[in-house]
Amino acid sequence: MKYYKEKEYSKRTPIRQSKAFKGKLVGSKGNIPDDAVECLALSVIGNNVLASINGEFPARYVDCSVSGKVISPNGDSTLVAVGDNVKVIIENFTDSKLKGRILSVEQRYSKLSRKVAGKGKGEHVIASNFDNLIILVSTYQPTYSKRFIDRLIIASEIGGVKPCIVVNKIDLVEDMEFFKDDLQIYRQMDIPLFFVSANDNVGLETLMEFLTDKISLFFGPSGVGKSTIVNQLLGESIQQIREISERTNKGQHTTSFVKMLSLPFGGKIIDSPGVREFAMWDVDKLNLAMHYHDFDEYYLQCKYLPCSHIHEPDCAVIQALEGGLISPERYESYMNIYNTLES
Ligand SMILES: Nc1nc2c(ncn2[C@@H]2O[C@H](COP(=O)(O)OP(=O)(O)OP(=O)(O)O)[C@@H](O)[C@H]2O)c(=O)[nH]1
Ligand SMILES: [Mg+2]
Ligand SMILES: [Zn+2]
Repeated sequence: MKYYKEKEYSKRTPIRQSKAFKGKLVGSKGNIPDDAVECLALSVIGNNVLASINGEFPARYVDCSVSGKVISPNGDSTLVAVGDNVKVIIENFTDSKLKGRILSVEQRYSKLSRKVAGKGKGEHVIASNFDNLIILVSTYQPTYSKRFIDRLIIASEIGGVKPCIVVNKIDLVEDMEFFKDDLQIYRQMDIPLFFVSANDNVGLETLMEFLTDKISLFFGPSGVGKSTIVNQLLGESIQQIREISERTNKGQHTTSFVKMLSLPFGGKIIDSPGVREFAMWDVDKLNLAMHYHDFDEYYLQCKYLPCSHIHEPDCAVIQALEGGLISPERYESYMNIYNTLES
């Protein structure tokens, strides 16, 4: 189905391009012309957004610029993130290639956000409007850190997405018992846990079932195998977006930007660049405990409120820990993260 007539667009005068991306050019109100097209942002590289037109099959892609004024209800947050629903005015097109400009961004229903690097408290949205956060780690090369996993579980709660842990490279391990025991705590928290080997094609079918008809973001440290798994799941399907967006990235294996791809068995998958650390957005020393639901029953009974649950006398959380009602591992996780927070 076409959303516009060719003639209307050839008459349109080109709109002046501006290099600015953020700040004063963002408004919360404004008129959107009727001929704007609803699209989904598939990759964002600087001011360039590759989007697909909603409701079209086979998909048609639009190379969009972000310039001029953009209407967004998302405040100071990332202006356009992968997964955003955007309204685009098509400015120039041939059958195979559309070019457009983003006029507005819709409110996000879910997201994964991190704190922007540096001292500010700003929000960097890695991707939006997805269902599952796949926290991808590996047994070795690199080994995983549970504190990293814990941070992402908290971030998934803040962003309104479902966390799931995938441990890759099990082919490098002879005895899986250690890993199963070590990660048992997450099973107790009802977080789906998968052990896979992308190299040996083990466990991917079960993972596939889990991902079917959902939108899932693969996120984790560099080198854990995110792209390898994403590619295996995509199978023989045409990876047009990869071709378009990786033109400038030949010969490099490491992923350099976030991109959304369609799964051949239904659903979508978002590949993302590896991260070294993850600074949580919207979490501080005062509200961290609220994300530890095993503390829920206790933390309002502490004698001193607010209570850090670390050194105060008559702390109900510490009493619950001593009474065996809170797992020492969860408490240690809390303390570790608490000590890394600045305020
Ligand atoms: N042994 C083993 N190696 C794997 C497996 N999966 C991926 N690898 C290897 O791990 C390396 C990194 O894989 P990538 O898929 O590029 O990792 P990534 O997580 O996408 O990395 P970034 O894009 O840098 O974040 C490659 O050399 C892969 O061949 C696996 O199941 N077992
Ligand atoms: Mg990658
Ligand atoms: Zn306390």
